[in-house]
Amino acid sequence: MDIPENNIPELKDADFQETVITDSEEKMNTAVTEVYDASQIQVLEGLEAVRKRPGMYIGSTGPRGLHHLVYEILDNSIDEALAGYCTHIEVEILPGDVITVRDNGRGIPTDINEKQGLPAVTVVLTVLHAGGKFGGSGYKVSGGLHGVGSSVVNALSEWLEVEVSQNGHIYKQRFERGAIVTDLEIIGDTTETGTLVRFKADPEIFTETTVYEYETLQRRIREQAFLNAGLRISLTDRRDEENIIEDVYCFEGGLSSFVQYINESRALTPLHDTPMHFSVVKGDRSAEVAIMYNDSYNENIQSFANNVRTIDGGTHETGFKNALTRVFNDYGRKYNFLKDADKNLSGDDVREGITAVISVKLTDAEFEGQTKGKLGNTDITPLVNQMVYEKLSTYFEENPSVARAIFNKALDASRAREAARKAKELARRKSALEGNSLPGKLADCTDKNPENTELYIVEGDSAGGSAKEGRDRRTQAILALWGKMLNVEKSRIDKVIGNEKLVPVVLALGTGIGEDFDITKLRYHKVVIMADADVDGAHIRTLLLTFFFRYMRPLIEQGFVYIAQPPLFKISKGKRHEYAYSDEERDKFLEEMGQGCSVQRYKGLGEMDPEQLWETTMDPERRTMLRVNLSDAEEADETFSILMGDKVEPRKDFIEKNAKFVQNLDI
Ligand code: TSJ
Repeated sequence: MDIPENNIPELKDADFQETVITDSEEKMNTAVTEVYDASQIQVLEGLEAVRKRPGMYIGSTGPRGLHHLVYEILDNSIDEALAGYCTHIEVEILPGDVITVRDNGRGIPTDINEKQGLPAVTVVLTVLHAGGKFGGSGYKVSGGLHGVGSSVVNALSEWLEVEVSQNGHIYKQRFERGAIVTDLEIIGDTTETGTLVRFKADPEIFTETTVYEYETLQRRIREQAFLNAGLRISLTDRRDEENIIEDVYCFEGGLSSFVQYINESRALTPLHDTPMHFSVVKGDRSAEVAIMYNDSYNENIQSFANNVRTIDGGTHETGFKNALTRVFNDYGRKYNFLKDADKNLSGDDVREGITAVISVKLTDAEFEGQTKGKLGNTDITPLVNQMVYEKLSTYFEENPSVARAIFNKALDASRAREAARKAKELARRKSALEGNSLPGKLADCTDKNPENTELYIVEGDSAGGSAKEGRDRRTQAILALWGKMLNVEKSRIDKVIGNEKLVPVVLALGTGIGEDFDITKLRYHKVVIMADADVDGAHIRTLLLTFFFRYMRPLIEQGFVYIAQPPLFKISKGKRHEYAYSDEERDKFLEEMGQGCSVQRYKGLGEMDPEQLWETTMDPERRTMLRVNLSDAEEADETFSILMGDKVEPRKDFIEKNAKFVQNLDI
């Protein structure tokens, strides 16, 4: 019968019919005489839509789409195996890049389908099923999980032949570009059952190439053999008669074999002899995982839903990862391998060196995302989570040496990650310290020539306020220190660098610190520490000197650091005011000025008004400053160690001798 291929009106999606293959009660045993009616026309119209927009149905018309044709056919045989009726599948590439897929299942039913008045096998290969991987709504085919793409393959094949062995006969039908060219006929007798499909991809559709790549098909077939334990799938390349290539895959171990294969093919050394392998079945849902750790630092988790790779993961992977992390942490806490002070292991920690395959099966799989590579069914997360948590916990209890080995690896990972994080943070802070930003607490001077300028580092806001008002703003910058002092002694450089009190100092100086210190970037050639003449003042001086000594030594070596000398006393009589910087000086003034003097003792810089501070301590014409040399700083460093050290006694000594210390600064 001639069926016109052209001038067929295009149909909308709504016109596509979904066909459910019904169980046949009475099997056919004669050739079928076809009756073509309106529904046959619709069938052809549907397939014409596929040929018009093939990308919609197979993703692409390039090599990917070409290989996809084979997968679509192969999936039908795999479904038959999943249903429990098929044990062997053969895939062949014949000369001219003709593909044959053959299975030993029940054979596609050949009895007449009520609705169409056609044999079920004809319907399967000519009626476009709604949905599918690349279009529209979800799909369901009784018993099977796929089985919707065979008519698409038919439509995109130059020709396709199906041979069904069933009821003692071999039935055959041929199609060209989706259209029936021979009725379903009995061509012979057999005692076996099964289905064979032979097809040639249409070069009118696959304009780029119709040549198959052996390795591509091999990868897919091997993967499917791993995913379906015990199923035997062979691949034979007969394109070159002189050189026939064949691979036969059958893995009794299923996913266990899969993870072993992955590790072996990457030359990875496993941390245990046999993979962990867990599974659960609950109603129409099943989940299975295999895990094998290796000594590398990589994570390799592959997941599948209904034997379809979920490249973007989804709910099954989420459940798996969550359970894994919980098991490791619970185990670590239970046996105190993780101490109370230790942080929990992260997901990345427990997945370092893992090779795992997760496979779930469910009747109503929802594939999400742009490329439909992500499983969306939410009830799969708790199913996998609970199963993996329970079974892996038990495994840890029953295999303590394996558990220890992989737990320790995760612990190492955690430590390494923490160290890396610190190093990164350090680098980040370092670059922040070398940047051009200036601290907010800096009241900078207007002259930008370092040779002319001075930086006053002042402890406390009130002293800072006075200094800011009293200064010569052209040449004198003021940095008020605030915040908690850091114990430099007990800190590694990373902490020192981040200290809130010291960062502004480094930023104001502009030099960076440690290995990155660069004296040529120094923004002020006089760095003046201005602190109170009391214990706290001594403390801050000691700290800053120690800091400079340890992390910015050239600053001291080259004589850029000074200590301001505020007066200790103010002696007044009438309109005369004198400042004394020591007890001796005070006594000298008292003697000189005679009776009626009043003596004010300055306990802190904050007690002086801006003008007094300028006159006594900051005015370059009148002030005295001490230039710090290396041995002063070294001494400060030593003092500092005592001050900050763990031993209480030396610290008490320091505080007791403090009055002396303050004077000792008259270096
Ligand atoms: F669809 C196809 F043509 F692409 C194709 C289907 C290609 C190949 C190579 C194999 C198959 C296929 C289909 N193998 N086995 C089956 N099984 C059925 O279609 C089948 C058989 C019996 C029953 C039943 O309920 O009795 C149900 C089904 C779905």
